[in-house]
Amino acid sequence: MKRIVSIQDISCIGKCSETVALPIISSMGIETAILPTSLLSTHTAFKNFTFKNLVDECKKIIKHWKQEKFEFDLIYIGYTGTEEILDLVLYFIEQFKTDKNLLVFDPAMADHGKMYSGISKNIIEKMKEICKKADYLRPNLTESTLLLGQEYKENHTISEIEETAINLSKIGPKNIVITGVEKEGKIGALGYNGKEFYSNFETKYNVSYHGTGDVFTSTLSGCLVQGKSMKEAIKIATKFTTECVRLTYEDKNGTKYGVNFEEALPYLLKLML
Ligand code: PXL
Repeated sequence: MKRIVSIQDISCIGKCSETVALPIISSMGIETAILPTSLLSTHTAFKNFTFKNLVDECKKIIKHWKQEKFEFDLIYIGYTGTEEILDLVLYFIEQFKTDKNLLVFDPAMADHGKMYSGISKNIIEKMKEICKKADYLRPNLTESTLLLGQEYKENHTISEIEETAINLSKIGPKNIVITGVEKEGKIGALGYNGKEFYSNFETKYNVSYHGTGDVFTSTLSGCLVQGKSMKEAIKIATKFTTECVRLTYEDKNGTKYGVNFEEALPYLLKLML
């Protein structure tokens, strides 16, 4: 069985980060280890959320994992939040990244032109150090412009996004997958492997939910570690994320602080066949 380690926060309520990565990746038949870098009462879109940095505990966990000689087929890095946590992630990469395993990095820090609450732009330079080591960099459009030091703009053409992907690859990651890309009224993702572009677009619902990036990257990581191509992985991740958004959108009594991925899991398993 393949093993992924997911390195991000635990937001106890909010349906993002570890609480999304763990069930999605596990349901794909992949062992999912977690390294929770911080503990929050909710994700940061809620007011008055609590935040506990777990870096010291993570250092002990890393030491123990090295003693036990654990290895990972894929290292998935999501929300970090602080420079100290990014340093921890860089240390983790030094200890566990090899030529054989994959590193997927979601530089989670912003969306729709705005930084997430509590995150400083100071973390961008450290994020670029991780980008250099990534096999897959998976930003949204806002994060792409932040990494490139450009102004965010709401509307874009596909050729502009392709140029963005080329520029991001110059930072160093081998492959780029940009999410939140729109084409002819649909929404999806665009990938670039240094040579070719792949994209897939699905129905756009006029809503925005937290955690869709985490659902997407968890699915993408699961597909890649199971040997699927970038093209197939993008297709499955966009289709599954769209289904989660649809279920959330259509359920008037459902939660709106995260997506209904739980009831979409049987659909994901069909997509994986
Ligand atoms: O989904 C990204 C994410 C992860 N973790 C925390 C967040 C967010 C987005 O706001 O606040 C704590």
